[in-house]
Amino acid sequence: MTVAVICGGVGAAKLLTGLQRVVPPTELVAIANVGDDLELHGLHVSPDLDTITYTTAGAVSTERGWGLEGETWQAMEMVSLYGGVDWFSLGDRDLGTHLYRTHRLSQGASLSEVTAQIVAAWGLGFQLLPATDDRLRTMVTAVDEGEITFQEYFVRRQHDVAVTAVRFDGAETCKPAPGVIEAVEQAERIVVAPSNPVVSIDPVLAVPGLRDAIASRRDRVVAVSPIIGGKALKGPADRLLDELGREASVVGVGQWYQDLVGTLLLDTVDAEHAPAVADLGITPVVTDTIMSDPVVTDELARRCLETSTS
Ligand code: FO1
Repeated sequence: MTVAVICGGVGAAKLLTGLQRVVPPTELVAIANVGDDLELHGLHVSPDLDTITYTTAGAVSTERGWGLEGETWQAMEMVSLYGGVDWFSLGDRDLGTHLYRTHRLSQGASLSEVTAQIVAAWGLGFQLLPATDDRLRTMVTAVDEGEITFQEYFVRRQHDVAVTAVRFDGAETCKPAPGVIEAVEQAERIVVAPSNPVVSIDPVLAVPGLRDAIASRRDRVVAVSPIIGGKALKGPADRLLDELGREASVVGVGQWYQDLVGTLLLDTVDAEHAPAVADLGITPVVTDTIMSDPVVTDELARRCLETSTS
């Protein structure tokens, strides 16, 4: 079965570890957020692409959920010594990825071409596509600071500041990367990963043509709720929904995705909300969604494939 997965970072990467075990890799396409990308020390850093790559390759730091296991930080120590930008930590081995990506981009390669090379080098069999090869940046309006970049909000401010608006700079003019629209049009299942709807999935949907392509196949679209018992497992999804005037619950997630998603997988702790999700015209499926081990992860991946209103 051909599967397209709309991805942010850590939650999507975990679900992909299961999907790549239950779907032939050649039939799996991950379409990833690049709104978190940043230029730092002259390097192009693509956190969600790298989190997906390192996680599905079994090389991610299990403690952090990003970067590489067994990483060292000597280059960052030098940057700190010189008084450079050190609030965003790039590990010594991880730096190699950014050096390679930046060099290839400077030679004229597209982000999707470089990503394909990186993924192949890690021996991964599925396709990882940036949502766009063009510049797209998630911008967050912090209540006390005005508009800042996503990583300034997420890492420098530790997402500990109220947000009044989110904007995707470049969204009007960017184009979907090659293969992205085709992957959505051809997929038998489209899975919206349990990533932050506001700052991880929405930037992907902001790429012109992508939201419509997904919405037109709504019956085949399955989302996994990133909100469990009213809380995000990781990150600020619950607070962002609340700050933007939405309900921080599986029902709020259903409302956010109402035009896009035919089925919503919700955790067993949220079973009581299934009727409210159904009232939105979305089929609720109650299952274990906390991917604490490979057995649960693979079962969740299977549920994503089984579930369809078509
Ligand atoms: N997250 C942090 O909380 N602090 C960091 O210093 C940090 C560095 C970093 C470097 C490379 C990378 O691929 C990811 C990194 N992340 C860091 C995670 C990143 O900010 C988030 O995973 C995403 O952008 C949100 O999906």
